[in-house]
Amino acid sequence: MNYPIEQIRADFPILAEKIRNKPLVYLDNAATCQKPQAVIDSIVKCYSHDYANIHRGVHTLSVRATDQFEAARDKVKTFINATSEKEIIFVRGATEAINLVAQTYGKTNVQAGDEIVITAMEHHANIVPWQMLCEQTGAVLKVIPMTTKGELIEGEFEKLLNDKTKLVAITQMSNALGTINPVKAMIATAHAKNIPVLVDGAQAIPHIAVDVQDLDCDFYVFSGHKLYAPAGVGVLYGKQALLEAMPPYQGGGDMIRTVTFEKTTYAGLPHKFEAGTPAIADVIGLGAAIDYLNVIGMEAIAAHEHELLLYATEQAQQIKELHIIGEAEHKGAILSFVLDKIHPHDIGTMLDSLGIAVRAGHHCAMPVMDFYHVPATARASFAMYNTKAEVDVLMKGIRDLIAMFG
Ligand code: 7TS
Repeated sequence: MNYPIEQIRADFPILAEKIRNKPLVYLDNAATCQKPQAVIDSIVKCYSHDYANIHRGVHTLSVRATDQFEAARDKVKTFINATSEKEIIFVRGATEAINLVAQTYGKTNVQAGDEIVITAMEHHANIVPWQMLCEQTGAVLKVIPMTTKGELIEGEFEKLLNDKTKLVAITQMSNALGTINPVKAMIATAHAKNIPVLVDGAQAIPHIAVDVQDLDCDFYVFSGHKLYAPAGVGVLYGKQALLEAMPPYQGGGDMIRTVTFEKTTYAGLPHKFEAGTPAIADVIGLGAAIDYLNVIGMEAIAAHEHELLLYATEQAQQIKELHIIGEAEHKGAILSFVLDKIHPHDIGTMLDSLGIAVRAGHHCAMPVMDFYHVPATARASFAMYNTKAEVDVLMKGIRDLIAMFG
């Protein structure tokens, strides 16, 4: 079957926007991606017909909202192939999921002198929570180095693992470089030494079919807003036995079984980690996004985006003033680059005047910028609805920019 690109584009109303009188070319998908009508409709329907607080009421609206909220959990479970819905914890996003693991699993299992291993290409969300844990416990952060192509150096990972290593936390796909890391093999290496692994799937989840049982990861985190769902909701997947053994993260309503002033007992999974009223409509919206993606299929989306990346890379390589940052063999649909003599922020501003949205900055990966000795990069990141024609518009924009500044 041909990839239904025209139909897909028609499903995303914002793609019809004009920006500065030009058709929008939205290439900032790694930051957040746009929402299909089905997701927008699910939120409107929730607030128009099915909204009340969940897990608490016997009245009809509360039951409807609860059923749809829990149905979304089931959809997430199937989407990432978790064993049980008890392993799916709704949080605000990847950032909160990592902080949760650091402050619960980390606080209980990490002591002074222990080590936590991350990679050189992590987003700040998978660096800072571990640094905070290290400050609190006296543990030490170890970093797997990478090559100038943006690939982890083979063999260096295993060398970092020892009796003191309590957790490995690695990104499946780098937001600054596009690199896709061999997480399955890395997990096997860590498990051979009985070390659990957290995978930051924030970038990978919209591009790759994820199977947490096949990966055998202990924790997997992602944000809804990068998966065509609303912002403010994300997922922590954890193996049930690990989650059972972890203390709660926040205290409050919904996460308790009984409360007296003397003692509180906690609810079972997954509610133990879901204190307070969650983002009800947004979780339901995440379920709608998953339904939408399932119709098109993650394999078809991955193939389409791979083709776009190859095309964009080929075009970019023909521009001699352009230098691609991140040239791993195995890459997701991200093209990070710098131009001779033009600051990335100027690239971003000038492209915006042509209706093209790219990100310019450090992408919350300052150590990656330091590694390449650049203050920032411009980053075009592609999604299921982007086209080769949009890549052409981007490349023409870049050539015009070089001509103007040159
Ligand atoms: N991990 C990775 C690999 C990311 O790319 C991001 C966000 C996060 C974690 C944090 O996700 P959040 O939803 O909790 O904020 N990345 C980006 C980006 O590249 N540009 O804006 C946000």
